[in-house]
Amino acid sequence: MRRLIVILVVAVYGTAALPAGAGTDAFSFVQVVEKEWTLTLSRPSVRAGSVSLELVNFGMDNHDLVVKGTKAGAKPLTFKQLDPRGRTERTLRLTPGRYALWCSIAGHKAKGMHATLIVTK
Ligand SMILES: [Cu+2]
Repeated sequence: MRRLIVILVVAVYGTAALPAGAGTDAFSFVQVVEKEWTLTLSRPSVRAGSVSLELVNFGMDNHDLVVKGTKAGAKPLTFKQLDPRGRTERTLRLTPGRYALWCSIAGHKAKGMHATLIVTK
């Protein structure tokens, strides 16, 4: 009986310890680092809703970024080209699904500048 009470207490505190605002509209952040020839995400997935995306160019060439859902008919979001050491940040409203990210400057995607971001419910 004592063991059961301990388990119950842990279960209750475990639930209470969930962060506030853990709903579907919670704010999320992802940093995208670009350089020759990689595109690295600070986390592989974010929650749906308002997603703050910071793009940083740690390379020696200019780079841009396209974000596009993999569902049919998804519209691409394009970040303008950044100079070396440039950075920009935008808040996107993302629905659940898979998103392809890549640099659209000729040849850069083929050299490895692409990644996938998962947006969860
Ligand atoms: Cu590029």
